[in-house]
Amino acid sequence: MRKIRLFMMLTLIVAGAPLLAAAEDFPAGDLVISQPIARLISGNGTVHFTITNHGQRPDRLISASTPIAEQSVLHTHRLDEGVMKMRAVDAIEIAPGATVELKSGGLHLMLIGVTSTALSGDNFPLTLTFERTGTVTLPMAAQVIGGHHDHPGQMDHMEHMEHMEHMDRMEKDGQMNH
Ligand SMILES: [Cu+2]
Repeated sequence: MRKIRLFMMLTLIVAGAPLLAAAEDFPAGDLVISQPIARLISGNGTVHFTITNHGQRPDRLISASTPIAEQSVLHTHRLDEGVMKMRAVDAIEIAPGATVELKSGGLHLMLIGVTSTALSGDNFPLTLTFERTGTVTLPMAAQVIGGHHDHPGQMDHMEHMEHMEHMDRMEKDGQMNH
């Protein structure tokens, strides 16, 4: 009986998997970057992901960039006299064997000056620069919050991944409004 219940649970988890945006691992040297997700609102965005260091030496995330934002800044949240405030950090260290989470209420990547075309919810590239590993470019799935183009179709990530490769040749406006 217990086995059947476990099986049912697993089935539910697998069935729900497509709803998890870009639940993928991106290996880069000794690092693995997992489950990158971007939440965009008009003008701003936050990016969350996890970084695991499988190597013997520490590495540091020192910068990020994306063509959809004027600035990509590493941020943390800090309690300042009872108020949660965001503060820029110079780098995020990933110790050997450690996993660092960029998540809600903690470390995150802040996108400032997000272009209006990005708010259509299409995927976009995000380049992370690590001190030791170098640069890694991730295909990001965007969740647009309160956008005009918010619709269930934006969860079709495979289709968007394929379109990523053709992004350079695509026109900026009116693309993939399915
Ligand atoms: Cu922030």
